[in-house]
Amino acid sequence: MSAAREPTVIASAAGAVTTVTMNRPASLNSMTATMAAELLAALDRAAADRSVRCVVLTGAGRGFCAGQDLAELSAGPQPPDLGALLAASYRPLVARIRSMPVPLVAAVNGVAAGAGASLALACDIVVAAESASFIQAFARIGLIPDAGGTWLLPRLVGRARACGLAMLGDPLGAGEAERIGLIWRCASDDEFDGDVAALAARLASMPTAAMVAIRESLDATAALDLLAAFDVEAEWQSRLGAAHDHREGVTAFVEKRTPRFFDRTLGN
Ligand code: T3D
Repeated sequence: MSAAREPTVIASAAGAVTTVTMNRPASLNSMTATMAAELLAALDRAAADRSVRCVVLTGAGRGFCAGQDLAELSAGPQPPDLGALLAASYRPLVARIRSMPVPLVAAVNGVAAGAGASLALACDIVVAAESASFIQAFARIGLIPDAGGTWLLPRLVGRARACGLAMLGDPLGAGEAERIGLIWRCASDDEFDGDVAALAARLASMPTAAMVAIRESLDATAALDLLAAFDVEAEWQSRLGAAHDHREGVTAFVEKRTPRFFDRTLGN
């Protein structure tokens, strides 16, 4: 009888927060086909569970995710079609991340390299431990940033820094990543877990549908001019303005009390 395989992804719940942990610590949580499938399934489950109001994505051990598992990539008799791998593995993952019905925090506990960095940067809010780093490792193996990296990097830090990071592939420490706007916040190693838990609990108490609308409207207006952005804003504000959470927020302000938000999607 064969021994049970260790799950490559572990999900745990604390109140309304689900933490999804990539779990291949011996290889710094590098991404195999199995881990990509288990990660997608875990995110799908969190998305479908209406008691979940915030998801935290993190890594087990000393790494967040070292990108594509290069051992698996080189194991076959023929070199794999990397474009096909990207479409089959990373595209559904990043699409899932960007369409979660709740805010998603990347808790970057250690190195985030290659596609691992792209996964973190696709999340809504990225918090990294001071000892963590981001490495655009692709060029070191003759590739371009992928898993959304070509789109995300210049939008986060501008073209000059995107080019420098991608072409040189040097590790960027979490403090510097915060300074240049690649991530939201660098937390001291001692405070990292507590800061992530407090942030996730805070996001879980916020008006969830508005959190998701913020993500979607920022993405939708990215390629528009200023006045065209008004149309996107108007559409969202009409929907959000008719929802419980907006009325509750205004009433709580007038009554000088803490609001109790419960919309997760609009129309409920
Ligand atoms: O579809 C497509 O388009 C293809 C996909 C491409 C997307 C990509 O992600 S390309 C980029 C792939 N990732 C990398 O090139 C990073 C490779 N890793 C490293 O450069 C280093 O490991 C790190 C800088 C991330 C960390 O260095 P360090 O010194 O802290 O740790 P280490 O000793 O190098 O790694 C620890 C173990 O993890 C080690 O195993 P061992 O020797 O203890 O048995 C190492 O081999 C393993 N590991 C780290 N990264 C990977 C990995 N194993 C497989 N694949 C990895 N990516």
